[in-house]
Amino acid sequence: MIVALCGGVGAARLLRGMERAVGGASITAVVNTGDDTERFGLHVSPDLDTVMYTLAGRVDDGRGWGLAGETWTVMDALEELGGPTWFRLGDTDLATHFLRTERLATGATLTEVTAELCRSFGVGPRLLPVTDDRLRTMVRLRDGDEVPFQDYFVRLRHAVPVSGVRFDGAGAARPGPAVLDALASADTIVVCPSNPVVSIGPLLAVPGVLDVLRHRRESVVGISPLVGGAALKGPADRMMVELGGEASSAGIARGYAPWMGTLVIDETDASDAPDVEAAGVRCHVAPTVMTTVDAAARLSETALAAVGSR
Ligand code: FO1
Repeated sequence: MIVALCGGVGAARLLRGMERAVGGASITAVVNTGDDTERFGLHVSPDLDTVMYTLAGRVDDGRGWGLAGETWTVMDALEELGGPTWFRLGDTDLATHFLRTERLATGATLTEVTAELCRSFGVGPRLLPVTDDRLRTMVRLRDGDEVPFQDYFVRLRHAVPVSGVRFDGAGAARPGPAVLDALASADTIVVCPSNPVVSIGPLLAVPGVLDVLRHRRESVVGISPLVGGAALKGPADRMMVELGGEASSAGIARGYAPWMGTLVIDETDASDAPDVEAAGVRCHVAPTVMTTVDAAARLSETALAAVGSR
């Protein structure tokens, strides 16, 4: 069993390749829920939905989120009413939010609802929310305001410097019922190329997760989300610098070193390899840009081979 630590788009793209490489039945994805938000009374789980839609072959590839072939009739009507439309919910995407919200309201857990939705979408891998409890990433802006993650990422287009990030609810959050067992019994744990601050960070903040990872360090392999010191998508590189870190694979290695034994970095960053190794992390240089599903499959194979499980 391979257990993947996942955020949104980068993780979804890797998992699509990993599924081609090893088959969906061998994959469990532990997915970030810190991006979750309430919109119009609806519970929206962006990272869970991005991974689910991608593995279902239904994601809008251009956006990386939401459903392909989407229509926006409801959003257009909301616009006419002068309602807030900065966080866009497509007509068919709404069905997912209606169902999830209804099931949660009638007592189902997020883990149960995710399994039901994955069955309906024909998703092979098992998707596990990192917690069924409330977990909300809050971003402190340099101007002093603190905003929920989606306000930072979408409404402000992450075009504002940050001075801090916290994971509201983390202290009281319990790992999802199958999460710790999956991590403890995994043959290999893959840290997907997701934002270390706001995608991987929330996972580590859920009590119990970091301890298990520390014990599994030799079976943990990460894929750097940075290529040439830059994120391919989103604000990972800027956030790392703004929060006092270094936007480099060596910076990633130093951050993850206590619980990750191997890091795969892109050929562009081959000169970083000595610094990664100096951080106590085995470094493996390979192409990490997933332009096609085949490239993602090859990257998955590379990561699994790098940690000696293939
Ligand atoms: N991202 C945007 O840039 N603009 C949006 O309007 C938007 C809406 C949205 C609705 C549902 C959903 O599941 C994701 C959505 N996203 C949108 C993406 C989302 O902000 C990101 O996927 C993550 O939270 C970061 O990984």
